[in-house]
Amino acid sequence: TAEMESAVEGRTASVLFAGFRALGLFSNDIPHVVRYNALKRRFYVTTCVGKSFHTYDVQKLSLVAVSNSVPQDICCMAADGRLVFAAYGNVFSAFARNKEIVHTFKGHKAEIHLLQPFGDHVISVDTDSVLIIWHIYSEEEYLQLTFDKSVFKISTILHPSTYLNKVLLGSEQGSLQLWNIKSNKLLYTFPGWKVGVTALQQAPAVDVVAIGLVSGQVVIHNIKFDETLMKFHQDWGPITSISFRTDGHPIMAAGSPCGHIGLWDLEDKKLINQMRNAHSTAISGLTFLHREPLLVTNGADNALRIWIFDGPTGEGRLLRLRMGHSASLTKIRYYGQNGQQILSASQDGTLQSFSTVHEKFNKSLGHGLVNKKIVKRKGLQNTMSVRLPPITQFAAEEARQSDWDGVIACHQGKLSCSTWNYQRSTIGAYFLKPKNVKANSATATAVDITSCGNFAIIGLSSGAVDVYNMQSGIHRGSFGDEKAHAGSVRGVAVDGLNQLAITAGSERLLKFWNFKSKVLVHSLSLDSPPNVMLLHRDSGILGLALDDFSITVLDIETRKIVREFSGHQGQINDMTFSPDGRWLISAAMDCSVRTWDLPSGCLIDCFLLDSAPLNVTMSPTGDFLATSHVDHLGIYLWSNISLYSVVSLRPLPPDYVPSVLMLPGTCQTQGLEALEEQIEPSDEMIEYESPEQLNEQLVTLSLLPESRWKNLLNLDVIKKKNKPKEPPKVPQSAPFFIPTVPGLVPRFAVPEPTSDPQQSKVVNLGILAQKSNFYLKLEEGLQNNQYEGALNLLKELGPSGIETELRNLSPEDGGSIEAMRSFLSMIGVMLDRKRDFELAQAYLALFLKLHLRMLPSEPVLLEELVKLSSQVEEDWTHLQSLFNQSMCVLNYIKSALL
Ligand SMILES: *[C@@H]1O[C@H](CO)[C@@H](O)[C@H](O)[C@H]1NC(C)=O
Ligand SMILES: *[C@@H]1O[C@H](CO)[C@@H](O)[C@H](O)[C@H]1NC(C)=O
Ligand SMILES: CC(=O)N[C@H]1CO[C@H](CO)[C@@H](O)[C@@H]1O
Repeated sequence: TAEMESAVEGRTASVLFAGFRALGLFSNDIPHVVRYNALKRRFYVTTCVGKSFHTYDVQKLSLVAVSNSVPQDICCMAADGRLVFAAYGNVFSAFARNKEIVHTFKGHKAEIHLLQPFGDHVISVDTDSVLIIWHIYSEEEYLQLTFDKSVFKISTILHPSTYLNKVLLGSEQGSLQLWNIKSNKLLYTFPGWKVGVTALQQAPAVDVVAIGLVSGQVVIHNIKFDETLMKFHQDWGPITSISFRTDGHPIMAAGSPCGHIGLWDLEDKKLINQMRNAHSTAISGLTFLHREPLLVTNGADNALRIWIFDGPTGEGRLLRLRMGHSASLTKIRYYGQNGQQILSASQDGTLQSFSTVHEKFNKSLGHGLVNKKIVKRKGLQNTMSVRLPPITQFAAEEARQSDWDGVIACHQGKLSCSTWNYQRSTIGAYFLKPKNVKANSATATAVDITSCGNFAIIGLSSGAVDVYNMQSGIHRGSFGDEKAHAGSVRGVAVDGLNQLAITAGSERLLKFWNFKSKVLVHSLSLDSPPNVMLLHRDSGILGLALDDFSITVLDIETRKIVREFSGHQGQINDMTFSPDGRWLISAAMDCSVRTWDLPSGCLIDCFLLDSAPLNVTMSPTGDFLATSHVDHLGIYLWSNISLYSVVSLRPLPPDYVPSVLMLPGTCQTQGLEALEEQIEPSDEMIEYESPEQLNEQLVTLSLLPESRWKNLLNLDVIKKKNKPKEPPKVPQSAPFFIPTVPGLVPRFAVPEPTSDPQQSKVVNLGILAQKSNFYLKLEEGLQNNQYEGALNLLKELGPSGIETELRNLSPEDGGSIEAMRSFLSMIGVMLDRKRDFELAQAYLALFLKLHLRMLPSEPVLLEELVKLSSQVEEDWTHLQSLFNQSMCVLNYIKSALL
């Protein structure tokens, strides 16, 4: 029993699912931070996504790092050259390499809302206006200043450039104070403009700062003389952030709470441009990159954008963006059969597709427009008013996606359903609605597409259920005399063969129809109104979540209830089947995700989340479960643990207390480059050295490049083609005074020792004899049967060198029969060892080609050749049988897959 207990205790979380990563999160309302990496000469921008932050390379806007999570949501960030600081609650931490926490600073009592790095120190300010200066490396307080919140509530902080040890503080009351934080002295108080200060920014000129106010004013002020230089006014409410261009244009940008950006010319002192709706929410942060015409902006609309200022009008043009959904998700579903895309609809009105593999496969199908033709004709500027309301339900089918639209969607409060085209990433051709129904009398509530992609079936709140052709958009009949249901339709489904249509109505009736003849086949009454209906087409199993929080499972063949599950304590939001139809996974308002095993009828897994799951969808390949949650803009992926480890599934006891799991963070996908500092050699890694030859039964190839052996036979052709047109040049790589030896491997010429008295002046005939090193080695080989040396020499030669060596072996060219015999036995040894297989073949082939005419006349060589031939034959037979075997296996697997 002790074992069992520990097993039960050990079961802290889900046995089936492990948090994997979040998709579609890019930014929230915390201003971003831009850093410059001098080493890589690149800008990096860091955005916050809740409990962790992302770092992107500005050049490609590719994700380079995701930080570890902190226990609470991050409430402000700052960075210096090395560290990123992020505050959460009354604590803040310093992160190294954009990832790991290296220092944590504790001491504030209220939530921290400002951070300012300051050399070896960092300044933090909390909402009670307590300012603490910390020494970074010792994590100790250096100085603490407390301000009276009712008189001077700190709202912004700035370190004016060249002002040693000084910071400028702005207050909600409107005044500003300049402090020397080393001597702990208030140097000056600026009276301000009687309205709260919301932003402070150093201007490119010394002593000048820009002060953003609640009133929408930006004041350019000289703090040395307390003198206002200019004043600008934006009508869009408080200034959220300010930035100056530093690439030679005197331009200032100021952000607003409604998402517009104002661009001001400081020379002409006037507004030169407006970037309206740069974000759909407030501009949280905006930064001009130093000496670049690039502006980085982020906002709570989950978007990070880079604008380039290259046009004549001085307006920013969107260069790159990363964005996900800007409002809560309304529906997510896996799209297609490969389990790599998730379609998601959101309150922001867009339909997007997220790739679980890589961000670059993401796409947005965009906003739907009410009537594109009208918009075009009238040339309406403000497209907001004609955008369709958010999608509430959709169904998608891949089968005919390249021929016509494959997605059908219901919109909030609308009767007509729109079609969408996944391939073209846009809204499709039709708005489907019944002719005789008035626009405001009913709304579409449930949709499905047949597995062949030909028909859409739409249920209305009035109880009517209609069928349309997806290709032509033509109405193809409806179920029931007048209506299919007395109440509103809560779910529609068509089986895999287009024989049965199943509809569920709020009047607690489930109806089975003949899909073609539209005749009612069967009707079944339920205990409680259905809420979600889901059909597993392959197995014909229908899951129904009812309003009494129970789940009913039916077999559509026999139309009988086969399972009933209860256990959820809140409304069931969504369900999904595992691809084999064995499990049903349900998500409910009670924050739990439960997995029911259909064959045994048991609950086998249950876990809680701190935010209620809205939609769940299982990948068609069974590898991931995707969930969406209340108040979260991301899609969260959970990996199927049974894919990579053994799970023992046991029915859970009725009194089982599930534990709470954290939502997974966004984790780095593969293939993303890391920041320079991130690469750390790990001394634990022992490099594996592959042996020269793995298996003596197989043949091993040499590691030489192909060029050294492949074209040996065609050398004469190549030579003819490559006839030099210019005299050879001295290679330029080595300094001219170091003599090099010509050859493939660069080598310095070693000066011959001239001190040797015997060799000095007298010509040594032994050296003059035209015997190459290779030749000498071959002669040696005849005696000791060692050919390593000869082979190594040959390996270092280029093709023409090899040819020369082999040509010179024959007696006519100064060689000897003995040397040729030696060469043949060298090839024999190579074949024997089964190493350098391709070299042996190539050398032999060249040898035969060169000496073919004289070989038959030499019995010694002939004998050697006969031996060699049988050896080559043998090797080749062995190799061929291996090839054949591999081909067989490959063909078998291919045919089994198809
Ligand atoms: C999916 O989530 C939405 C809210 O985000 C919810 O209204 C809906 O009931 C959920 N389930 C289904 C099957 O759409
Ligand atoms: C998890 O993977 C296993 C093994 O491939 C599969 O049988 C099972 O159906 C998967 N789970 C779900 C929920 O799809
Ligand atoms: C929906 C979404 O985030 N789409 C983005 C996916 O990534 C591409 C480029 O990598 C962007 O262009 C999309 O905006």
